[in-house]
Amino acid sequence: MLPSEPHPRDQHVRIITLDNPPVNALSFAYCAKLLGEIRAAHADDSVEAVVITGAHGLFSAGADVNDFQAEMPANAVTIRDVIAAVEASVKVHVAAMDGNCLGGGLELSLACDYRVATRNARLGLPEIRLGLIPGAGGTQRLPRLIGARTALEFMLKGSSISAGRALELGIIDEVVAEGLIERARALASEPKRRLSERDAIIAKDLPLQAGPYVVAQAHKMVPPEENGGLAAHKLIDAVQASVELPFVFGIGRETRLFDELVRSAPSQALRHLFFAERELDKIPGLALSGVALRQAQGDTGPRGDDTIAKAAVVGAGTMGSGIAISLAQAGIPVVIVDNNDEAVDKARQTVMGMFMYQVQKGRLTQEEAWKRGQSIRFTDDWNELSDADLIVEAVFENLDVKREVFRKLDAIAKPGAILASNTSTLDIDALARETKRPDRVLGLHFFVPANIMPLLEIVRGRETSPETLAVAFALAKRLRKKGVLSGNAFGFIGNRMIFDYVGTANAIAEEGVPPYRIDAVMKAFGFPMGPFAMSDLSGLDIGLAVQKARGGDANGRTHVLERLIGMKRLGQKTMAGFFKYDKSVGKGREPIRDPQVEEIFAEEARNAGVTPRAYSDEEIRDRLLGALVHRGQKLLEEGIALRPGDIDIVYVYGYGFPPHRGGPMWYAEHSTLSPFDKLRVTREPTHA
Ligand code: T1G
Repeated sequence: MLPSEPHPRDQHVRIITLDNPPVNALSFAYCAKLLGEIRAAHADDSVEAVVITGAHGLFSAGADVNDFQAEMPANAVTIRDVIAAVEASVKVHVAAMDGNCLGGGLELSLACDYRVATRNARLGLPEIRLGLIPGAGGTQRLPRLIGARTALEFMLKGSSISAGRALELGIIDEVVAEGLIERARALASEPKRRLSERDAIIAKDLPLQAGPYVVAQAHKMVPPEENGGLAAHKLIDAVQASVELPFVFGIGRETRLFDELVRSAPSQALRHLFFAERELDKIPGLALSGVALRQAQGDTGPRGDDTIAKAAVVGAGTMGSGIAISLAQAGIPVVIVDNNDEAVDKARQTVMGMFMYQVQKGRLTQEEAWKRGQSIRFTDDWNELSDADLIVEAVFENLDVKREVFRKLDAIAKPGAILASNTSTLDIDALARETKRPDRVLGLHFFVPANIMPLLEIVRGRETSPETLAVAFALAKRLRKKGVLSGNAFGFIGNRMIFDYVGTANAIAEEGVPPYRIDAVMKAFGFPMGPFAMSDLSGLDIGLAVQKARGGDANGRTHVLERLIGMKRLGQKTMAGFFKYDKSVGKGREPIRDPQVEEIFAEEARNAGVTPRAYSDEEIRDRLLGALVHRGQKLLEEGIALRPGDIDIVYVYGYGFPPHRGGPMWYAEHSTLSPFDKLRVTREPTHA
C-alpha cells in the first residue's frame, strides 16, 4: 500500500472539514452545505465513521450571529438540523478540534460520540454574552456530560477554556500535541455513544433531590431579569429541564427559551455591540494593514500594524504607570521617564504590586510577573527614549506643560516614532504643532486604571497620517482594548458627553431633586454608579476645572461646586463631596446622603431664581440620557464620532452604560419609554 494511500480501515472514515472563512461560522447557508456532506457520508455504505474537523486553524465560532438579525427564512437549515442528523446516524462521529470551538461549534461536537483536541484548542459556550443561551442542545447535552452544576457555571460565565481544562472537566476525551486527525480516526473505531441517552446529574457529590436547591441558589446569584439577567435566568430554566425532563422534552424547552431570547431587547442590544465592536477599526480611507502599511511608510517608521518593538511613557504618575503596565502586559518593553524620584519610586511599587496581584489571582506565575516587571524600566534620562517606536506622554493636564514635552520629544525621538498624548481633553493639534512630525502625532486617551479599563480613544489630529492611525488601531487590539476613533475636540467623545450628563444632573438637583435620588434612578437603570457618586470619585476640583473650561453646567452655573470645594469637600478623596463617606461604611467608598449638600443646592437655586419642580423617576432618567444622546448626536454631526455604534462602545466600555441596553445611541432608537422618537441618529459617517 503506497504511503500516500489511506490505510484500508482509514478509507472507511470520512473526514468532513468545516470550511467557511474567516471563522467557520455555521450560518444557515453553510449548514445546508454541511448537512448535505453529512447525509452523503451516512448514505455511503463504505463509510463506517465520520470525523468532523475545521479549516483555517479553528473548529468553528458557532452560529453566524448575522443570521439572528432578521426573521429566519422558512426553509433555513440550522445547526439543530445538522446535529439531528448526526444524532440519528448509527455511525460513530468524532470531533477533531483545533483553535476556537465555540457556541454551536461546541454543541456540534457534543452531538459527536468522541471529542479530541489539540493543546491550543479553546472551548466555550459564549451565547450568554449575546443575551442568548446555547440553542442547539448544549443546555441538555453538557449537563449529561459534566453534571448540571458545572455545566451551568460554565455557560453562565460564557468564557472559553483551554483544552487542558476541558479535559479535566470531561468535556473532551483527549488532548494531543500532534496527529489530531490520526487520533480522531483511531477513536472512530470505538463504539457509538450518545449523550442524549444518558441521564443528567446535578453533580457527582449531589443527589438529584438537591436539584431544586441548586436551581434556587443559581437564580439568586444572577442579576434580575429586567436588569441584564434575562438570559441567565432562562439558562437556569433550560439546565433545570436537563435534569428534570427526558432529553426530547428538554430540547423542546431549550428551543422555546432560545427563540424567546433571540427576539428579546437585551439580546438585540448585545448583538448590536458585538458588531459595533468589530466595526471600530473600519475607518473610511484607512484600509491599510500589514504589508500595505509597511510599503506606505517606508523603512523609517515602526513596522506597521504588526509590532511596536519598544515603547516609552513620559510621566510616572497613576496614568503613566497604568499605561506602562498595559504595554508590558502585551509583551512590549517599556521605559518610563520622570525627573521626580518620589514619583518613580511610587510607580515602581505600583508596577510590581500590580504584577504580584496577578500572581495572587493565578493569572501569572511568579516568573512571568518578574519578567514583566523587569520589562518596565525607569529613568530620568530622556535620551533613553531615542529608540522607542511609540512614546506616550502622560504628564500634568496642562497645555503649556504638554507643549514643552512634545518639543523635547520631537528632538529626541527617532525618525518615524509616534508621539501620543494621553490627554483627556486638550488640543492634539496644538501639540502636533510643537513637532516636525505632525503626521506621527495623535491622542491615545486611556481610562483609569489604564491597565484594566478596556476603552482607548484614538484621537486623530488634523495631520495624523492613516499609517499612524493604523498602527494605533493595531496597538489597541494588541493591548486587548477597544480602540475608538475620535476627532480632535474638547473632551473627545466620552468626556464631552459626560460633561453634559453631569451638568444636567446638577441642574436637576437645583430644581429640588436630591442627588441621592438622581443617583438611585441611574443605578436602577443599570449604571454601576450615579452622576454624583461618579463626580465624587473623579474629584470635584477636576469637575469644576472642566465646567469652567466649558462655561458651567447645563444651566451655566458652577456655584454649588465652588461652595463645596470651598468647604474642602473634593469628593471621595476628602471623605466628603456631594455625599459623605465613612471608613466604616463600604470601606469609605459608599456614598452617604448629606442633607447639608441638598440645602446648598436649594440655596443656590433660590439665589439663581430657579423654580423647584417635581420629577418622576422616568423623567430624571430620560433627561439625563437625553443629555448624553443629544451630545452624541452632535458629535456625529460634527464628525468627531464616526458612527452611533462607536459611541455605544465608548459608553459601555468606558462609562459603565449597561450593555444589555446597547449604549446610549442604541437605547435612544430602541427604547419604548424614550422621548427621543423625534431624534434623528445619523447612520452614516458624516466625515471622510
Ligand atoms: N458570527 C458571525 N461573524 C462572526 C462570528 C460569528 N459567530 N464570530 C466572528 N465573526 C466575524 C467577526 O464579525 C469578524 O468579521 C471576523 O469574524 C473576525 O472576528 C446555536 C446560537 C471567534 C474568538 O459568540 O468570539 O453559536 O469584522 O475580529 O479577534 O447555540 O470572533 O472581519 O467582517 O472577533 O480572532 C456563539 C463570537 C454564536 C463567538 C475570533 N459564538 N466570535 O476572534 O476575530 S451564537 C460566539 C468571537 C451560537 C448556538 C448559538 C471571535 C473569535 P469582520 P474577530 P478574533
